[in-house]
Amino acid sequence: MTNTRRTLLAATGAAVLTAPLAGLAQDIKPRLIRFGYGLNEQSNQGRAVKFFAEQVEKNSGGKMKVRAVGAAALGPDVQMQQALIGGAQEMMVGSTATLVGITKEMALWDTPFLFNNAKEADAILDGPIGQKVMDKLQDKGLVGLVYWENGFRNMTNNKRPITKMEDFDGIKLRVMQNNVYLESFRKLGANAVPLPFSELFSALETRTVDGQENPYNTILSSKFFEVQKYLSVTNHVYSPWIVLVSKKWWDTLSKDEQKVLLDAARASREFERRDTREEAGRALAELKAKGMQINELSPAESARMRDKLTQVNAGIAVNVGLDLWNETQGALAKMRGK
Ligand code: TK8
Repeated sequence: MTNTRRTLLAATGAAVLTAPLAGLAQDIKPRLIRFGYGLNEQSNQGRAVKFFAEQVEKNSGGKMKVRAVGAAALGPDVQMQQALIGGAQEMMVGSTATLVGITKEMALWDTPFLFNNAKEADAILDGPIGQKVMDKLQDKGLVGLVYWENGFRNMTNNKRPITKMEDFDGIKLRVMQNNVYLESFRKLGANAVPLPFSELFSALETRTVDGQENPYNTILSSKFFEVQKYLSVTNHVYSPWIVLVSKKWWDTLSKDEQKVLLDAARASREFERRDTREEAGRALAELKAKGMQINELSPAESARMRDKLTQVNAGIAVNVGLDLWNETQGALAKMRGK
């Protein structure tokens, strides 16, 4: 008998003797969900995890509890994915880009300039195509619940403003642990090196790398403005986050418990996207105020970069499967009224 149990028995006295023991044990020991994420508590990711945790506790009447652990304290994305697969950790949120080694179809979301705006991203990710890609995880020991917005990615570095493709020459650029990113930035002329996000700040600070690419929100919340001078607006890819559950653990839950998680995840998706977009809308002005030098690319240089980057598309199409690729392009064309 545990100490809490003994104290409780003593405190409640005779009344407890009439309570069914199984029910009592459940009341005392809620399902504990270790939920890991990579960014700080004070980030769009941290705020949304907190929102999710509150929903889960509320909707389960306190029978399910989320212990949120940020700043990669449970390990970077790739390590947490393995902990989920093995059943040592229940949940996480992270980039789909780091999942490609597990489920190759996730590379669809790495396609440069796939989405023109957030509306297109929401429609595809929340629709049948997004679900199909997410369902591929199940065979690999993971259950995907929803996609959150990480956002359109932009370049920062310490060498020079990126105004044209040639400016990438000789820039040592951190990319996510993902071949599409590696290949894309090598094509542009950068010296691309894969690194987990948790090592990025210090790599920038010590000048192990010159630059990185992430949405405005992350450049702000991870304080990259302290160690990066130039921000170049490239919007080269829309990158989602995905909320994941250990399949091993998921299978031990009742249907009701699974529903609590799914409902909370769907509510968190709405919360997270609204919050992220609101923050992104003012982040650029804040980064400027923090001293970053911000530049945009001319339409002609943007187009050149786009042409170069979309050379990786053929390879992505083969990797994710031509059916999935064509279905996605078809759905986008339809949405764009073509
Ligand atoms: C956080 C990462 C991050 C991603 C990256 O764990 O690695 O650059 O954008 O959000 O998933």
